[in-house]
Amino acid sequence: MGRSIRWPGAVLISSVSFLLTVGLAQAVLVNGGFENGTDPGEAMVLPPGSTAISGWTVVGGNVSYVGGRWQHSQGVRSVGLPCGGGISQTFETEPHQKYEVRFNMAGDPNTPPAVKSVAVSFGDESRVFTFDTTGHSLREMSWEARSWIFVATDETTALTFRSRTTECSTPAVDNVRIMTIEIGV
Ligand SMILES: [Ca+2]
Repeated sequence: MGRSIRWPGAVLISSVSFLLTVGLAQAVLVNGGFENGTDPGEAMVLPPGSTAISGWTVVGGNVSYVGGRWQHSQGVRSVGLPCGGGISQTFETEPHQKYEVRFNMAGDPNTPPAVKSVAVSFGDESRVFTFDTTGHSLREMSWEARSWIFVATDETTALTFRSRTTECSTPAVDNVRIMTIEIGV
């Protein structure tokens, strides 16, 4: 591979995005919008080990599988991750291949603090993303796009979204996608 630079900050991503060529999106991730699974109604608490959301396993702590309770960025379901709760999915990857993880982030506007954070792990790599719910509501969540480029190190990789165990502010995640990336040079 021509480059193995780990971009040191999210702010740099936008400035280099013109260099990126999105290759064929591999159908490695399933149910990235959380639409398939046990009907959560308004919202359903799922404990660690739960596979009620098709393709995903709950890890670390309880998560909230949200239906009618709040507005989604895609479809009619998304997840809230309070108090160390997370969701994880393992899929096939090609070692040394770059993968761009894209998702939409918001947070429960009724649960302090207003600024939510979620850690996204791709194999052994991890990045933390934040979202400020100030001024937003359950009916106007104002979802925002987030993304990061990770490099696979193995033939299978676990993608995990998890909140801090010390914080129960409930970041929200929806519309997860993965693209293979080639850097145009
Ligand atoms: Ca969704």
